[in-house]
Amino acid sequence: MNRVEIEKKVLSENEQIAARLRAALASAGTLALNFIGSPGAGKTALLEGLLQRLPIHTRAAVLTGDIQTENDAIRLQRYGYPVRQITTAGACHLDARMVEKHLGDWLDNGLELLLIENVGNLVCPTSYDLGEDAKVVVLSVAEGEDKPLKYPGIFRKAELMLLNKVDLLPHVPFKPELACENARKINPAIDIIETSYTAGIGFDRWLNWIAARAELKKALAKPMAEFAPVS
Ligand SMILES: Nc1nc2c(ncn2[C@@H]2O[C@H](COP(=O)(O)OP(=O)(O)OP(=O)(O)O)[C@@H](O)[C@H]2O)c(=O)[nH]1
Ligand SMILES: [Mg+2]
Repeated sequence: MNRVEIEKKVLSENEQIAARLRAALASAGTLALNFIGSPGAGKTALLEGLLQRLPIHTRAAVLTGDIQTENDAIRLQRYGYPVRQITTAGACHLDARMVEKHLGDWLDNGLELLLIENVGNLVCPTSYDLGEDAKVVVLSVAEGEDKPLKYPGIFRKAELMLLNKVDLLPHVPFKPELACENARKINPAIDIIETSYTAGIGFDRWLNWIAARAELKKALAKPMAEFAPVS
């Protein structure tokens, strides 16, 4: 088997596990979000900020992926929600098998929101479906406005872009409107929220986005149950 054939086989196996995961998430009523961005864009920081602001009694949990170290899990565990680290030992992305393995019994226990932080990388994680409801791309203002054009794959697939570290805008030559224009050139439907973990900006809008997404998932699941044949 040549390299291309091996890659195709791996991806098709991943698709099968992702489909199984998606079905399990749907029957558990769990909204799953897959966060993708360059190393250091602020994925963990934003998840920390989100966990601090989730409405009380939200049943949330986090899977966080890294090539090495448990550092992100240690940061995220401080907020009282279950957190598991996935160390990929070299792989530049999470795959559906890793997610399925680390979910354990979370879905049997009424999990409402599963937050998945992917390995820091704008390219590899894009090809691997994790059964999630939506991909969220995190771009920080330190990275350059052209990134949506240079790495279109993730911007095409993401439903939401978090433009992070906007507190740094006075100090960096970055035009947020140009970054947004570039992202919309690749994906006209992408939602964009400007965020800053350090300044606490954008969390209300992001929480509303998540709540709307969760409602939509429930609404889409309902008709299937309502219109099921009566025996
Ligand atoms: N000024 C500023 N710094 C931030 C913000 N968000 C994150 N940072 C800092 O950026 C650095 C990287 O943040 P992380 O949350 O570790 O980034 P990450 O995307 O999770 O990185 P990897 O997991 O390694 O891919 C840390 O020093 C954060 O404190 C922000 O909104 N503003
Ligand atoms: Mg991180």
